[in-house]
Amino acid sequence: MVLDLYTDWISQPCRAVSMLLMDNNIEHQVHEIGIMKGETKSAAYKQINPSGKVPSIVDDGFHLGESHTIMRYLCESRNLPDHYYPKDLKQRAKVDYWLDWHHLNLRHGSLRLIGANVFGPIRQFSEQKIEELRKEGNDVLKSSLTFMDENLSKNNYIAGGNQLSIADIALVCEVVMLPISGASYDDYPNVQAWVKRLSTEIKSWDQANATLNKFLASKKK
Ligand SMILES: N[C@@H](CCC(=O)N[C@@H](CS)C(=O)NCC(=O)O)C(=O)O
Repeated sequence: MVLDLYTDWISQPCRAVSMLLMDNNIEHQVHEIGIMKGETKSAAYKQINPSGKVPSIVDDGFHLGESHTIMRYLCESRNLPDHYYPKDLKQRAKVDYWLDWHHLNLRHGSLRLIGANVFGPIRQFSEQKIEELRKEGNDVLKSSLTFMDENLSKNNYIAGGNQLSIADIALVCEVVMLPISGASYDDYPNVQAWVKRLSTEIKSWDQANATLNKFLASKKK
């Protein structure tokens, strides 16, 4: 049975799951769920994923959300090449470390800035709320990108090793989203080099990022 993917192409975790699926030729059916249209909160979608978030998959009747969990599940269930999620316990722990770190650091900062600069004006947040979100977002992003940059000065891939892992995929999808809220990673040369490296190594890079790139180009006009 073909795996079903529920996704919105603009979303960071959705693009990460798509990259893993596409680069490994895992047959799947894409169901687009528009976040801005409120489709993640529809009763029909909540039957698929009760948390009302994308991405989620249905694999032969098995429902699963959370991008990191989905990627781990795909690595194991499809026996993907070891570098994505190594069998070696210590190497695997390093990948898990960066996946866990992601949510309360890089993604936390990124979401605060998206809240302040993208949703704030649309949803008419108070000036005070926007300022608080912006300050926290900028502070957390600065410390997160500094930490990543230091690590990437010693390693080509975020969890070490000689090839990319699912931690690289999760984090890079967040980093390339930063310009959407006016943030950038221009001051972090090792992060920049890593993004460039991954953009050539992830075969589905252009396809997975097409909607985001179109949106970013339209903002520049
Ligand atoms: N921790 C989750 C985060 C999922 C998430 O926050 N998805 C956002 C899009 S990036 C979403 O579905 N937002 C829609 C909503 O909250 O209604 C994951 O990694 O999959």
